[in-house]
Amino acid sequence: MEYDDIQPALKGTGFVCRGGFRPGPDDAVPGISSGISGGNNAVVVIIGNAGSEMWPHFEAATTGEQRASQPNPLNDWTAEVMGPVAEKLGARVHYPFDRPYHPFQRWAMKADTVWQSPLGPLIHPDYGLWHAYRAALVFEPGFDIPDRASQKNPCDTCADRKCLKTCPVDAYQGGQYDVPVCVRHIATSEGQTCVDLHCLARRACPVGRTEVYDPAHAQFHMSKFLANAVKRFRIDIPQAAADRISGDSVSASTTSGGSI
Ligand code: B12
Ligand code: SF4
Ligand code: SF4
Repeated sequence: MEYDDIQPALKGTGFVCRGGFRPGPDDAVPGISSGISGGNNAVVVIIGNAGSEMWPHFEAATTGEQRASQPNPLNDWTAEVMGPVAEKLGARVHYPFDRPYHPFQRWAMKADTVWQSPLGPLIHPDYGLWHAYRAALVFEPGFDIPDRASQKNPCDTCADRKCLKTCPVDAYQGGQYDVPVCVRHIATSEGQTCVDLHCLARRACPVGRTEVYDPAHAQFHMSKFLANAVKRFRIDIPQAAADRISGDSVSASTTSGGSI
């Protein structure tokens, strides 16, 4: 088993291999207690999506009705396709939507060429803010991990910081993302553009412009995020907006990383 065997096994999913790392005892990888210094040579490989390459595969595997009415269809599909991939490769699999949450962003920063952006999501020099994590494969024993190209954090040289100046309701203030302020806005017709085309603050970032999610993909994430966040954070929104999203059978306990 080698690192290069993994990407071919993801054929038909649109997912990409996002690098790997050797977990230590502080990385909270389930089943890894001793860490590399304890003689454990496990490797964790992060799987994700970059741009909208995943979207046509997910669309083909589900109906519009399923995508609209099920609480987390992307989680379900991810588990459906990644379970067999993990089995074939002889790996254990963990998901960003598992509870309790695994520290996926921390893992990604060890595996991938990414940094925390001022908005929260990790930024990649090529994909910008248009990527996410879908699974982590744990291999024991591990294998050699290819070196990563040395690249610079694009936020370090971004003088304009448009991402922090574009939100129409200033949901990003003082280094914090104010979820209720954002959600109250995107639940109204004034905030519909954020739902239809994705968060305007993210869209303002000049990095990875070719990877901006396609409209159907963007709309899927943002409408699920809206429906989930309203329930999870118990946010009061206008009755008309509540009626519009009440078709989503989402419970307060099902907000997850897979549909975002
Ligand atoms: C809970 C959660 C949320 C909650 C956040 C609640 C809160 N403030 O804690 C809510 C529902 C608000 C949320 C929103 C979004 N999220 Co979110 N979320 C998660 C989830 C499922 C768990 C986070 C967690 O607690 N992890 C456990 C801790 C221990 O992990 P950690 O890596 O050590 O912690 C890091 C993060 O917590 C991060 N962090 C701290 N504050 C914030 C705030 C935000 C907004 C983010 C994104 C990160 C972040 O800093 C820590 C160190 O790096 C993760 C998946 C996962 N398992 O990590 C996705 C995840 C972080 N979310 C993600 C995304 C994309 C979003 C959205 C942009 C969704 C969207 N609309 O597309 C939005 C942000 C909306 C916006 N306008 O920008 C992606 C980020 C991908 C990336 N490029 O980095 C993740 C990794 C899911 C995935 N499938 O890839 N999210
Ligand atoms: S706009 Fe600039 S600071 Fe903001 S995420 Fe993009 S590169 Fe980083
Ligand atoms: S989705 Fe819209 S309202 Fe929410 S943070 Fe982004 S720009 Fe602001």
